[in-house]
Amino acid sequence: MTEEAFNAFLHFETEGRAQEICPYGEGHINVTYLVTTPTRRYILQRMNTRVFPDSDSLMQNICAVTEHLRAKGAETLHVVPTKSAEPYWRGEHNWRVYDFIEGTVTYQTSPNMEVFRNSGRAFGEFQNLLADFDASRLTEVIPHFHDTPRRYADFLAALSSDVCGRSAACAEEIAFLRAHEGTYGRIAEALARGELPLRVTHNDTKLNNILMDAHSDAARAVIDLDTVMPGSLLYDFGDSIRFGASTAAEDERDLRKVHFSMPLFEAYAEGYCAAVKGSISEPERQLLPYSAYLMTVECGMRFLTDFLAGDQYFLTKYEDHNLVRARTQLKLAGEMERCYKEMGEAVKSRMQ
Ligand code: ADP
Ligand code: GN1
Ligand code: MG
Repeated sequence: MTEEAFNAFLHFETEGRAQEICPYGEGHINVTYLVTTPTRRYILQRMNTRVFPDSDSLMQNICAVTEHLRAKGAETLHVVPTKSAEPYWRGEHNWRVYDFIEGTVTYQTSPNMEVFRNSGRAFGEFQNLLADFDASRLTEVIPHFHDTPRRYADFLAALSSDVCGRSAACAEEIAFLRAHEGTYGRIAEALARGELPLRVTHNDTKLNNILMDAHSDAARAVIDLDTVMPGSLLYDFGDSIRFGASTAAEDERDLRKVHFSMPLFEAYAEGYCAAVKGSISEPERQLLPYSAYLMTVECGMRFLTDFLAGDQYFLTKYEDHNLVRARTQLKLAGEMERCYKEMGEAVKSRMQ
């Protein structure tokens, strides 16, 4: 694998040759490496063409969005072209290179309120920066990405096939998803009725998709732009809360450590609301607490679907990794459901 990575890297217009290539980060989709040359560092990624089959459109989206952000003075990903001026290299796999953004860190859990508050402000500002981006320039690289009722149908299909015979191992989680099936449609239905605006959204706003300054903890750059597509801002708010307002990692096995944290929710809401209070609509504001629940239960459903399907989608490190992940999400979703009122009040007071 590393040999393939060394070979792929040779095809890019980089400063110097790779001295060292190491696996890097905690992403679940692409295989990411940190490359060191004599003078600088790069991120090299083996692109996941199973998840994103259309690499041309994917990279066109990313180039268009990063140009838009850069023109507005925001720090963003820089796509390093290949030696033939293409945005990615097509070999046995497809590969791309970004400048490594130095002096930054990513977190797998919120280390303190400040980091999460800053990420909330940054994702809110990201939303504002894309408010005038022409959505018709974007290809919907994964259609229906956050269509939760459809995700539920996919889950039911995987359950009925049960190709790995794993359903007995997750009876409690299956029961949770079935018991909640009446709760999955509110955002999809409100979008369909035109009650919520379609915006250009990130769609994958977990805390490790934002680079924080290693010294000041200020947000530096929103990364992982693969899923920038038309969507609802509720997807972005909810997904951030799902990941960052938990007291434990997404794959914590000991569920006693996993709780939804109201203080972390408030910290994120403070940053986020400060950025979007001039642009968010009333129906969107009202659904913010529900979006946290919905994105969390949806993610749990997706992990469980993949567990049932034999780990075809998310990268996993051990046998029941997807089940462990699903369990944390469903535990969090259950706790969030009981906090709507408190969450609603926290959001409302910060929108004034
Ligand atoms: P995936 O789609 O698999 O989640 P990401 O694009 O999010 O892949 O990259 C995985 C991780 O690599 C990120 O969470 C971050 O820690 C790191 N990373 C990605 N791009 C950069 C970059 N340009 N500079 C510094 N770190 C990066
Ligand atoms: C994936 O790519 P990454 O690891 O940042 C996934 C998200 C999930 C997330 C769960 C394209 O995000 O939708 O919410 O894992 N990305 C894609 O951690 O499916
Ligand atoms: Mg990522």
